[in-house]
Amino acid sequence: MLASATTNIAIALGASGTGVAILVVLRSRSNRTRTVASPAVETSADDVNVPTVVKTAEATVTPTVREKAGRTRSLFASAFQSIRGRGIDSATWDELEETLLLADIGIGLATRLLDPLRAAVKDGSLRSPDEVIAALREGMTAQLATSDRSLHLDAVGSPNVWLFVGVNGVGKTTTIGKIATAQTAQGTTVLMAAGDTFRAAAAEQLQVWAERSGAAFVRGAEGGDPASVIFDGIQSAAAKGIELVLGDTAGRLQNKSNLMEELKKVRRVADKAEGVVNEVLLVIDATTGQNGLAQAREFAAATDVTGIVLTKLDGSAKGGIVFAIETELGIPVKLVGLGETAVDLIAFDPSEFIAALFE
Ligand SMILES: Nc1nc2c(ncn2[C@@H]2O[C@H](COP(=O)(O)OP(=O)(O)OP(=O)(O)O)[C@@H](O)[C@H]2O)c(=O)[nH]1
Ligand SMILES: [Mg+2]
Repeated sequence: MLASATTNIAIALGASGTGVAILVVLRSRSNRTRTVASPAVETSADDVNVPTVVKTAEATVTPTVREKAGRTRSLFASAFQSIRGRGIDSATWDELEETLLLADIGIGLATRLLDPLRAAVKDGSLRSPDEVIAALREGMTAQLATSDRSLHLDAVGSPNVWLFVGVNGVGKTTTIGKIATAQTAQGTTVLMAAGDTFRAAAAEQLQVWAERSGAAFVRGAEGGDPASVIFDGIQSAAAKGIELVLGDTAGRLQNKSNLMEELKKVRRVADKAEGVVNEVLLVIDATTGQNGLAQAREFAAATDVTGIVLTKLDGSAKGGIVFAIETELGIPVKLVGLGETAVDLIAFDPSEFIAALFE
């Protein structure tokens, strides 16, 4: 069941698209001024009037890394083309190193990948550009060989809890929406807990996704304690027999120690509720490249991160951060975001990713 969880996301998301849809969420004036009971209440979207969130056109087909990671792909393609055209010379190594660095693989790993190739060319065991490129592909594949990328949904009789953490604007809330869409389409019952109490709009954004995906929804008062919202969400899910709780949290910089303490508390309190926290997913924006490593270190220290969701690979030439995160920190990349709509989330498949870079 576990091993299939990630794979099924793409399939379910692919099946869930229903054409172009403009979704406007409306809320009543009375609702705007209503004080939401603390620590948490469940809400519904039946009071309507004032538009607060507009969702854009909905895609219908699950994309592939190959189609969407064009910027990282073309970085590699142009280096390989020029090396093939010129043959192996001293510039080959500069060119390959520059490509790996531009893709944000990081200097340490770039050196570890290229040094053996350079030596192999010197001693004659690699001769042609194609052989060098194939050897690089092998070396990069080996870096992604060992991680377990399954998403754990194995708690029975109490809710599975997946928490989402990360810096501001990386795509936490959107990822929750995408996962909920996929999971509900597979028949999993889902509850979203709006642990981002920092802004009222954050809970409303999550609520839109809850309504679209058919997930239950629990929120708290603006400025309230995020840990208690997550706790109440898990308790509510346990009471109703809901299988999966997706806990949103406010974005925070990894070097803000008070906010990281708050996140530790969210994790501690979630552990005390009647569920099993079996995923803490750190969402990283692929366009930030190597800074993602610093984020991963601090969030992992605070919350025992179980996996990475790498978002916005569709707009980034820095897809090499996948290699840096896995080799430097040993945290598996589990999901990849390729756009803004519900279908734009796929299980990370290393061989598909590498094929996209090399073919
Ligand atoms: N292109 C692209 N955009 C994405 C992806 N994932 C999220 N986004 C967009 O990134 C923006 C921020 O997404 P959110 O889900 O609000 O990010 P967040 O981490 O919840 O942000 P905070 O709650 O403010 O910390 C939105 O405009 C999303 O549509 C992705 O994979 N690709
Ligand atoms: Mg958010």
